[in-house]
Amino acid sequence: MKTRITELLNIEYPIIQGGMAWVAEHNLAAAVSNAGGLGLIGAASAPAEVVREEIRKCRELTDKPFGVNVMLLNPNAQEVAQVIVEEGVKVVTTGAGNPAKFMELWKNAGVKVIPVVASVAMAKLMERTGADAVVAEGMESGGHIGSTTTMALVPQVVDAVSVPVIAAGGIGDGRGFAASIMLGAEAVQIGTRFVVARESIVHANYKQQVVKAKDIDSTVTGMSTGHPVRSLRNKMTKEYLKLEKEGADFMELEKLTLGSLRKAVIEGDVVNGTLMAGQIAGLIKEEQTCNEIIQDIMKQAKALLQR
Ligand code: TUI
Repeated sequence: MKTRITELLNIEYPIIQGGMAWVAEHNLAAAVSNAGGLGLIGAASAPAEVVREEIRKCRELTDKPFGVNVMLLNPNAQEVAQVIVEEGVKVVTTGAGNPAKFMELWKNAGVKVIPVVASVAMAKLMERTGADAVVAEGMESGGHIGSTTTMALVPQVVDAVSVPVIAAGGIGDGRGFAASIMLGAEAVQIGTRFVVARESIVHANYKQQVVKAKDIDSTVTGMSTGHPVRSLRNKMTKEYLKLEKEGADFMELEKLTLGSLRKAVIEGDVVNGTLMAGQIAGLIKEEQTCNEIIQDIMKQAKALLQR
C-alpha cells in the first residue's frame, strides 16, 4: 500500500511504531522495521550517549530505515538532537513539546522531521516550521496525551495542513487502520500493540496486564500538573489520583512516579510502576511477533478498504 508516508520514509507498510519511553529500544525498533514498518528508538530521558549506542545496535539488526523519537521534556534533548545527526538517522518524531529549535539542525542534515501533535494549532505551526509530516495523536493513546479524541482530531488536522498526516491513539488493528485512512490519514502510529510484541523487552508482568486489560482499565493522572499521562489503573494511579484530589503539589506527585516506568518495564512491578498503555489495550489478546502484528493489520485493513 503506497501513500505519501511510505514514499517519504521508504517503507513497505504505512505503519510507524510509537516512540515509547523504555519500551522502544533497539530490539523492538529493528523488528518493526524488518517487518516493513518504521521502527523507532524512544530517546525518552536517556543520556545522548545511550541513544547513540541504541542507534548503533539497531543498525546491526536491520538495514531498513528506522527513526528516533525525541521527547522534548528531556533535559538532554539538545545533545540527543545532535547525536541523531552525527549517527545519520534519517527520521525523527518528537513528542511532548515544540521541536522548532531543532528544525534547522535536522533539516540541514536531511533528517525527515515528524512532530507528534495533539491539536490543529500545533499541526499548523509545525507545518510552517518545516515538518515533513505530522502525527495527530488522540487522547486514547498511552503516555502523555492531549485532550481531543483521534476521531475528532485527525480529520481536522488533515483539513488544516497539506503535509501527510499519521493517525495515532486507539488504533490496534486493521479496523483502526482502515478508519484512519477514511479520516484522511496516510499512515498510523501504533504503540500499545507493540508493547506486547514478542520482540518487545517489556517485562512479562506488564505485557500480561495489557493482555488482561478491558476497555475501561486505563486512567489519566497528572491533569493537575499539566502533564496528563494515560496508564493502566493500579495502586500507583489510585494513590496519585487521591493525592491530586487532595491538592498535592508537583514535587509530592513527582516522588510517586520518579523511576516508575522503569520499575514497570524492566522490573515488572505492576503494583507501584507506571503501566503506560492506550485505551485500545482491551483489544489486544496475545503476544505476537512484529511481523505477525503488521501482517494481521494490513490483511484486515485491505479487506475492509476493498469493500
Ligand atoms: O509525547 C507523547 N507521549 C509520551 S511522552 C512520555 S514521557 C513523559 N512522562 C511523564 C510526563 C510527561 C512525559 C510518555 N508519553 N506523545 C506525543 C504528544 N505530544 N502528546 C501530546 C503532545 C504535545 C503536547 C503539547 C505536543 C506538543 C505540545 O505543545 C506544547 C507546546 O510546547 O506548545
